[in-house]
Formats: sequence, structure tokens, C-alpha cells
Amino acid sequence: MPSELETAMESLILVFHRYASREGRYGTLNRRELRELMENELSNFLRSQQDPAAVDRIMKDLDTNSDGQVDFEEFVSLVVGLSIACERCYQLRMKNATKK
Ligand SMILES: [Ca+2]
Repeated sequence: MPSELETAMESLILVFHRYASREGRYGTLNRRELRELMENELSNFLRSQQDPAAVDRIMKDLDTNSDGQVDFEEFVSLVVGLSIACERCYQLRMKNATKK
């Protein structure tokens, strides 16, 4: 049976490919697929991103090889960045919780 972490990694791959296989080039996210993934799968973490230009900015940041597509490697950097930010919030919350 896969461990908790292995299951999380598998989910990452499955979610990426669920959106990446919708249209256009197989195995990469175009702008619309990235927007749909962010809206459906990151709605809690990116709630403040109501700015329509945000997807363009994130797409540009992620697309390190500038081919107009976000491949799995590029996508993972988004997940890593968000995870690091969330872990900082988690640490703060733990610190505040122990103060009380
Ligand atoms: Ca790319």
C-alpha cells in the first residue's frame, strides 16, 4: 500500500494529467487548462487571485522554457512555491497556538 506521501505524489501526477489531456498538446497545460486547474484545484490557496491577469503572470513565471505551455516539471514549481508559503503559515499558526 502506498504511503501518505506517495499517495500525495500520485495525486499531483493524476491531477496534472487530468487537465493537461483536455485539449491542445498532450501532457502540457495551455493557458486555459492552467486557469481551470487553478480555479478548481487551488481555489482555497489562491482565493485572493481574482485578478484575471494573475493567470497570465503565473503562466509566464512557470513557463521557464517559454514554449507557451506548462509541463509537469514547470507545474511542480507552482506546487512547491505554494507548499512553502503554506508551511510558513502553518508554522505561524503553531507558534501562536502554543503562546495561548
Ligand atoms: Ca513550458
